[in-house]
Amino acid sequence: MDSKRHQIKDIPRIWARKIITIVFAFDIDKDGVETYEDVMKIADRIIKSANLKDPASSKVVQFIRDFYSGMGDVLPGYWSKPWHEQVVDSWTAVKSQKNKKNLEKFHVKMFEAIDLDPGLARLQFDYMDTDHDGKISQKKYADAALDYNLNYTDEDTNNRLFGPLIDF
Ligand SMILES: [Ca+2]
Repeated sequence: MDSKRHQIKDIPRIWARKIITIVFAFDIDKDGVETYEDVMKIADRIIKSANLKDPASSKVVQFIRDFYSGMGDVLPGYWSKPWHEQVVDSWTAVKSQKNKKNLEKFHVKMFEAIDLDPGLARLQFDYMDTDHDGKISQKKYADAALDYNLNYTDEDTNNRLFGPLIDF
């Protein structure tokens, strides 16, 4: 990706819709910025909903902190920018191996914690179950997650990892 300043209108629409959907899903307090406080609230919710105690609860907190600092390493200042700049920043890292590794680590862990709408989970399951064996391996999940985050050319994608795509 070149270093020129991008705008949302320069980004493939399907990819922008996917990333905007993520940013809004993670902006827990709905102030238009996905921050450390938001991601730590997600950690709290995971811990409470699973009724986790130490050491499991500490592992969740560490997992979220690792993701937070990993994103900060890939995109310095990311967590203090408004949502539209976070989307544009994410676009600048779409082909970065460091970004890919951070996202892969996140999604592999998130596999255990994500709270998809059960009514939509079957569609995403079928999308991810590429060999139709009725099972989702960690690798299939990670492949679908990486496709979600990094594929910006498939306009007709059925990948709905975080639910229906926000339209704008
Ligand atoms: Ca927020």
